Amino acid sequence: MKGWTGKLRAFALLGFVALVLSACGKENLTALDPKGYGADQSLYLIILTTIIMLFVLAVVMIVYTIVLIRYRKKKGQEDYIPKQVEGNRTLETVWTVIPIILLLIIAVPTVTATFDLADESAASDSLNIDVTGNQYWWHFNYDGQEVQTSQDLYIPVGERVYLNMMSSDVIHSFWVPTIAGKMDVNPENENTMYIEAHEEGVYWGKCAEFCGPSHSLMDFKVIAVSPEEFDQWLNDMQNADPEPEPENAVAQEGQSLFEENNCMSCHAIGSSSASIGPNLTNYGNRSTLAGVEDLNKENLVDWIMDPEALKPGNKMTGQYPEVSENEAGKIAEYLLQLDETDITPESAGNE
Ligand SMILES: [Cu+2]
Repeated sequence: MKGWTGKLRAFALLGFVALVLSACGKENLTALDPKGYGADQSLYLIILTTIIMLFVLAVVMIVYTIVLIRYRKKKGQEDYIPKQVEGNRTLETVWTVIPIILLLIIAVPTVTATFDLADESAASDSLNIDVTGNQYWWHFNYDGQEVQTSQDLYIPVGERVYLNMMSSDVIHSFWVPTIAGKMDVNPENENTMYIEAHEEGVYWGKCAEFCGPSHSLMDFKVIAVSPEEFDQWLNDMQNADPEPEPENAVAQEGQSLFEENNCMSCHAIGSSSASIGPNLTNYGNRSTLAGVEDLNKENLVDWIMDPEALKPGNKMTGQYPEVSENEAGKIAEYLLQLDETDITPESAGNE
């Protein structure tokens, strides 16, 4: 009886953990509710392989149970060893052929999808974006468009967008589960993939390769907007002023502090070349700070004063003299009014 209580407890605990974990995650950060071409393919393969594995499990468990009951040694039974079938050709053939058929059922669509998702034949006529993974943020350079962004990747809905990906430091992995599969981002060679969203919306992305102490904070977003809004966004970004006029006196002081503290040597505004840190063009329109916190003045001041507290191991820590809370507030004021376009994550819908 005691053993049973222990087993029941363990079972209840496992059930509880499963229940709690099933509630984890964010909307638009799931492979199980696909909103893009690559994610559709992944879910189809997940369902197919799960059905086949459940079928195998069911058959094995049924045979196991029948054998357990039927060949159980009965009381007083002497001759309890069942008839031996070693070398039975029919049985050997059956249990070799059935797994081959099952593997073929999995392999054919898997290989087809693999080639399909690697098809780059339309890349030269499409939108290409160079993606750079960095500890712990993402940089996006729109090929031939003179537009660069960080952390928020805007794409037109319903179009294949081709990504050419490299890392500036260690290996990262680009993963936006709701619209596409994963792709490693290496320092030595370029990997490519395409993404295509079916619906407008904001899709959360993650780095899926352990890359340092803040790996789990290396979040970004893909923002899919209508083709018209995308053209508008691109146009607004192309016309972004590299030296934007601050809106008020505090922002003006913030801009001076931004320059005095040498922030510009790492952070570009507009399409200038600095890319040691994230490009800050249109910064005020982002919805998150450093990929993980709500973007507001309070959080931004904390970040400027002590970036290490939020993202351990980031490259901003120690790169500039200490700033007071008052100074950080002014810099924050300046950054938050960098607003180049009406196309924002909120306008894309389900943020
Ligand atoms: Cu990473």
